[in-house]
Amino acid sequence: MEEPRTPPSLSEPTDAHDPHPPQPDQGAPETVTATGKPTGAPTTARAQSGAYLTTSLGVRLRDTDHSLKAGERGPTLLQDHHLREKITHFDHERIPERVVHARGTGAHGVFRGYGTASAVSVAGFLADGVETPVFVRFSTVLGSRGSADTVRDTRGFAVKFYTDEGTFDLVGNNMPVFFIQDGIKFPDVVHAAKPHPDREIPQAQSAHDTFWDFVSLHTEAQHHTMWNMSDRGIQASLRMMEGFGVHTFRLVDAEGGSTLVKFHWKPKAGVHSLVWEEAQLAAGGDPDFHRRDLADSIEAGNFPQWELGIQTFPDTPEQMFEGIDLLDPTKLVPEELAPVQPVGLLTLTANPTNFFAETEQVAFHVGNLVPGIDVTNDSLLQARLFSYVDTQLTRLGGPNFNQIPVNRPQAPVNDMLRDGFHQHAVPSGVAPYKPNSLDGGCPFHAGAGERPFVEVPAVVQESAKVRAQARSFDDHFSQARLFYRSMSPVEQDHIKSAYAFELAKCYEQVIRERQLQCLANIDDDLCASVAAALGMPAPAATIEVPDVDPSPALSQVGTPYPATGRKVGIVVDSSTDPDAAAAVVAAVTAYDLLPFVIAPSGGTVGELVVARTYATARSFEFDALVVLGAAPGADAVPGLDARAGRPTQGATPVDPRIAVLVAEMWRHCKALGAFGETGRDALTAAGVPESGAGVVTGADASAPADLLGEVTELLTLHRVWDRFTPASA
Ligand code: HDE
Repeated sequence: MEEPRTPPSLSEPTDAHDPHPPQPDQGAPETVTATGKPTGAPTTARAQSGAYLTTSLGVRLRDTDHSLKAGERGPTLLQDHHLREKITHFDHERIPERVVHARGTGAHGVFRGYGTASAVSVAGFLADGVETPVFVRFSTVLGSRGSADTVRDTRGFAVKFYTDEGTFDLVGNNMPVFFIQDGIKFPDVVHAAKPHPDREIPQAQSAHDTFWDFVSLHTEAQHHTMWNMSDRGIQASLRMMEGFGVHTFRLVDAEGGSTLVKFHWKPKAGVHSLVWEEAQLAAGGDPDFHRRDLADSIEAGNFPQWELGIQTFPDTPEQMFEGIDLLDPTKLVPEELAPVQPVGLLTLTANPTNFFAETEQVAFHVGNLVPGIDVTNDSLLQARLFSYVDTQLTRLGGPNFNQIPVNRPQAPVNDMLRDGFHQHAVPSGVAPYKPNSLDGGCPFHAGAGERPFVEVPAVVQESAKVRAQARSFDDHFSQARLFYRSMSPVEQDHIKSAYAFELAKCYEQVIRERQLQCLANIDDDLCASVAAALGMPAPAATIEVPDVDPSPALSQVGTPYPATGRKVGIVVDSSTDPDAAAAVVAAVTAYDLLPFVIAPSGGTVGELVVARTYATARSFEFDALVVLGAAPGADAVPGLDARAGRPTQGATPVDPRIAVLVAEMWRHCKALGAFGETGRDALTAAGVPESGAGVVTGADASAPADLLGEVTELLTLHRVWDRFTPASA
């Protein structure tokens, strides 16, 4: 028997102690000075210190609960410096959110080079075995800072490598192509995709008129739009997401020779998505779904990993590869034509200690390059080279944002940049100019032996100044077709439904008609299906688009990945044998899966802690579900109330919330397991056939290893896609 606990006191604690240290899963930027020198101080050195409340200047305060007044019932005195400081600082706590990618989440980690890129790049961090600290920020694009994680959108995948040759930022997305070919169109696409300016709706959605108005007129956006309408727009987890540098970059070797490359991040956990209904449920049920998943898995020591890979192309004057213009960011190069070669491994190892200080203040910039990596003339990339510093000036309040702890380089800085708001460095010397004699000519230019950054001396063809682009950029449809035709039937079905959903949400018929016209140029069947869903005639193609060889590497379906870390809900009821429940939890853990006990009410089942109650569990949280018992909880009163609905009637009634849970798992093609009569009753109550694909039944929960083995096998393929016959098959 547990000792009865003393109820917690309602009075404030009085024992003074220092602030709690960060949790074991939390990390923080290295403590280097504003000019990149290691300080040797622990990373907690920047936390608040001392046990007593002070002003921002360290003066101890005896009361922060009452303002200074002329008498107990009198007016507040202007003299109250503590009140003024507290309120003034509070008034200025917010900074502008990012114009795009406002909603994000970050983590610390480490990158280890394989050395496989050393033949093509002198970048030190790519050398064999070199470990470089990194900070990664994932984001959605359209929504505000507080918007939901699982909306249909492109995801940002930005990585800051703190190399000892300076900071390299790889600021990419989870899709390899972009909406526009020239950066000058970025304000247009963003204005079109953001909420309507009059009512500021819809939040974090592309399913509205202005977005489809733009992309159907600006047809170079069609390829990226197709990616957004595919399962890539609703990724299951940030840990299960590919990343792409999008543009073609240059790598530079020891002889100064250059190679064109495209960067890829390949997740070790596989590339997986939600289904649309699940994404919508999660957006309401847990708007922090991706953020929580990333932080939880790092906390659990299940560190997410990605391999960095490169596709390489000869740096010829044409900058074309197999007929694909490498400067056109609306085009990808199929992996079948240029395989992705792994060059290093990224492992995320720590959550931030403070969201604002790290994830919010991190400032990426595509122009943060190190020796061995350079840019190309991709005009989307060229505009980005201007934009990222510019935007930080407003967002982070001045030109010294690289001195914020998370942005500090971990390499010596001697930049001759001076002054400005929030200057943290205390430069010595008197001559921040070159040439000088007063500081002995310092800082010196780095000679060839000192590994300076050297721009590739790429030849610029003699030409007139023009506002124009190459003819090869005019093909807007062939790669949208390539992507669609590379999808499996089930993925094609999802794409059809996504277009139908989004266009049905538009009000203007003419916009729907125009987008259907674009689809007709991409694929007849896709167009016909979306048109039928909208109740509109399917137009005929107006442009002859060359046929394409599909690229199977673009499909997410069919490749098995380790099931490690996948979440299994285990449903028990008040009559479940706790030993059987414990055996199931042990088997789940033995397969490297994460168990979540779902019980009618909180507390414990034997020794097991209840993770979710019938009232709090929802299907999107679990990759698989195993039912041991599902009799109605005590709060499932008959009478259709909002908590409980009506328990199913019959010999063994099933709690209606569990019936919904099972039905959703079935609809979303997730693995289901059921033990004994009681487990099977839950399947029946949800209308799930016992012999259905991906449904495993077992007689005895005390011996669950075989059933869990089958569930694990199913999880390696993510979903049981063959449960339903796709219409596109
Ligand atoms: Fe960005 N982008 N972008 N972008 N972008 C920003 O920079 C911009 C583009 C990407 O987690 C902003 O610091 C222009 C492509 C990511 O902090 C801003 C153009 C790709 C992030 C900006 C592009 C990206 C941003 C907003 C067209 C994929 C989040 C706040 C020329 C390769 C970084 C900020 C983070 C953020 C401008 C196009 C990825 C306004 C002008 C293409 C992942 O500067």
